[in-house]
Amino acid sequence: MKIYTYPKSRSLRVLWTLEEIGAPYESVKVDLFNPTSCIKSPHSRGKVPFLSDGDVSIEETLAICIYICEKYSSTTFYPAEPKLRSTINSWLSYALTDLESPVWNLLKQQVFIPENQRNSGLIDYAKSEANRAVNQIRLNKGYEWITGSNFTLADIFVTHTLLWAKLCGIAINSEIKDYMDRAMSRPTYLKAQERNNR
Ligand SMILES: N[C@@H](CCC(=O)N[C@@H](CS)C(=O)NCC(=O)O)C(=O)O
Repeated sequence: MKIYTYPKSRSLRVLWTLEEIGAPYESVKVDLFNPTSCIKSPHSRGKVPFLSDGDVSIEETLAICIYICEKYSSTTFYPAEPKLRSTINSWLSYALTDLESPVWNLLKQQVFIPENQRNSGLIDYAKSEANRAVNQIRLNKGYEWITGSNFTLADIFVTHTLLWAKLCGIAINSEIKDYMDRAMSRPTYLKAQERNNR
C-alpha cells in the first residue's frame, strides 16, 4: 500500500490510521508546490493524500481511511456493528463539515493566501464559526475518547482538525485540550507525524 503525503497536511490522518491499525505501508512525499518536480501525486487534482494499493486507487482522506479500516477489519477502531459505527460516523461528519469547513477557510486566509489578497470579513466570519464549532464539542462524562472508552477513527479526524483550529488561534477549553494532548501523545501519532513530516 502506497500513500502520497506532504508535511503538515491531511495525509497525517491516513498515516495515523495505518499506525493505529498496524498495517504495512510505504509513504511517498510529494513536492506539492513545485510544478517542475517529478514526484507528483496521482490524484486527479494533484492533491494529497492519495492511496494506491494494487489495482485500487483512492482520493479523499476519509475514503482512504475507511478503505484501510475495512481492509484490515479493525474491531474497535472502526467497528462494523451498526450502532457503534453510526456514532463514529456522526463525529466524522461533524469533523469534516461544521468543524473543518470554517477552520480550513481560516487556515487558507491566514497561511496560504497572499497577505494583499486576504479578506478580513471572511476571516472574522470563519473565526466565529470555528469558535462555535470548537465550543460545541463535549466529551461525555467518563469518556476518555470522543465516542467512549475506545480510540476510534473519529478521534483522528476530530483531534487533527482541532489542532488546525489551535494553530489558527482558536481558543480551546482545558477539557478538550487534555483530550487533544492524550491523542497526540499516542506512539501511533508520534510515528505518523514523524513519517508525514519527513
Ligand atoms: N477533500 C480532500 C482535500 C485534499 C487537499 O486539499 N489536500 C491538500 C493538502 S491538506 C492539498 O493537496 N493541497 C494542494 C492543492 O490543493 O493543490 C481530502 O479530504 O482529502
